[in-house]
Amino acid sequence: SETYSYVKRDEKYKKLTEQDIEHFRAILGKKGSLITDEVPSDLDFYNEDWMRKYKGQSKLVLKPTTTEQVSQIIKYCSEQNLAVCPQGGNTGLVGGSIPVFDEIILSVANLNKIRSFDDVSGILKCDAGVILENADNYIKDNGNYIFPLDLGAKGSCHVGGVVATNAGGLRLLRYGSLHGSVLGLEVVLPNGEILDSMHSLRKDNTGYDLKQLFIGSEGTIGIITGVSILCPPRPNAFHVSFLGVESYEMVQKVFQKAKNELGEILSAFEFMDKKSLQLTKSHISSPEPLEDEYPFYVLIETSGSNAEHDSAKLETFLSSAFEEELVLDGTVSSNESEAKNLWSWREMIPESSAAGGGVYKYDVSLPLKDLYSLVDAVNEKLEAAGLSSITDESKPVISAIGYGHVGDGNLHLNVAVRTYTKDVENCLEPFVYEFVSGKKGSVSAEHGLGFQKKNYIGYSKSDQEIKMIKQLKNIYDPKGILNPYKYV
Ligand code: FAD
Ligand code: 2HG
Ligand code: ZN
Repeated sequence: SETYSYVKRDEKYKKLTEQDIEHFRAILGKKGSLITDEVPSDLDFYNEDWMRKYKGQSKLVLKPTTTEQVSQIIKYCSEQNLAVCPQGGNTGLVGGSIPVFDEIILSVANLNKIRSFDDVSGILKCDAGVILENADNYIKDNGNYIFPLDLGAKGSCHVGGVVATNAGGLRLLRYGSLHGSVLGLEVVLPNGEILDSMHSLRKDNTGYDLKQLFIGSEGTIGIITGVSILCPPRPNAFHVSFLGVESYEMVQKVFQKAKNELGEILSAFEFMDKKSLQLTKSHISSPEPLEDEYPFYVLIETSGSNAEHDSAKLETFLSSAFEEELVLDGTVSSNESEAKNLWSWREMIPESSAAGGGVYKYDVSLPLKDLYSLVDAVNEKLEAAGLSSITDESKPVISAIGYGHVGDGNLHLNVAVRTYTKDVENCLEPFVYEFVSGKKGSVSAEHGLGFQKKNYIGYSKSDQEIKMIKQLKNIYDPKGILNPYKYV
């Protein structure tokens, strides 16, 4: 396809044979854990990404049920020079979870058991293929705990997948990054060896912290098969408020005030611009949060142990924000379903922005004061090039929108398009990456590099850092069988 015109299949990788398939069948035994191209459409889900932007050509999906099976498969692939694409819930947004050519897809979806949960320490041990929402429900029902990460894809993405991408999500502000909460991992290395590092210690300074290397490694140096993670107690009270704000300047002021005045109960601070809300409006039918339109919106979540205390604190904060004219309008949830509705206006943006035909997604870290300037710069550039119009259907671009995790300095720039064209792509890239690099930001705040950003790592990492990344890849995967053609 056009997307792949600049990469070529590496002939060092063997092409799959009938004998290979027979070998895998013997390892897996069970019916249904191996999908071939006998019925080609059976492979579609695994070959295509969530955005339907990237498409691989794999002819084989393997779905082992045990770590031992993963190990045997990878050992064989290593011996035979067969390339492998590890896959979790396939909700990744950078084309990392699907093959580029004919790599074998190793899906961990059938490694889906909770191994143990300690309701005193809050430590969960589970298989990598457990769906995030299932893990969260399990620890809720077995001790009233919460998974220290939440994101819009929770109903499909895996615990192993979020670790492999080091996903950030909606509550990083409260619970921090997975680099802090993951206590241990079980990983099948590219030669088939099983690294059992499923520790459950909060403190362990015996040498290098090896698990960290795999958090955010995007399937390039090992297949995560088990995760040990520390989960915090589930707050009893959640409140969500949705506010209309005049400018991005004001968004920052509200953030500063929220940190100071809501303090320990602040658990999320998200923002979106007017166009984000407008696109979402045409895509979902939930009741609209506010009557009028505003240039920017802020979603604030508080969570704590005492509903009365939290609600009084939030009310005081909001009335003073109105008095100081930082906020123009607002609403607060009074029950769980209202809170869910308000969250849906934020969580549905990633899907809504693609609904008009397609979307170019950029996920960047920038200094807070510059966070929104990228969206303005991109809109100006697209308009100057005559490529963008909300109403004129002959233009490829609908609009560039901005939203994201203000609390973490992470902007999501989504360029909603009617159709993908080279003109639009050339207008956006490398412009966006140069802009971010010029402000010392990161071109990949949370989604990873995958295939989309394979050529752009240099905008955020030095030559020396890239050299060390390559050295590590060569130590662990000298044959390069894991997730080739991606960022390493
Ligand atoms: P996949 O998409 O299957 O894989 C992602 C990468 O990890 C690939 O490179 C794959 O090879 C590798 N991988 C997967 N499983 C394993 C494994 N067991 N071992 C080794 N490698 C593996 N991300 C955020 O950070 N914050 C958000 O708020 C957020 N919201 C999202 C909302 C929506 C609606 C969607 C669709 C995505 C969102 N994402 C977000 C993107 C995010 O990267 C994924 O949702 C999640 O982290 C990927 O998990 P997955 O199981 O689907 O992995
Ligand atoms: C979110 O925060 C996700 O909603 C997805 O990280 C962002 O689709 C995007 O660009
Ligand atoms: Zn995000």
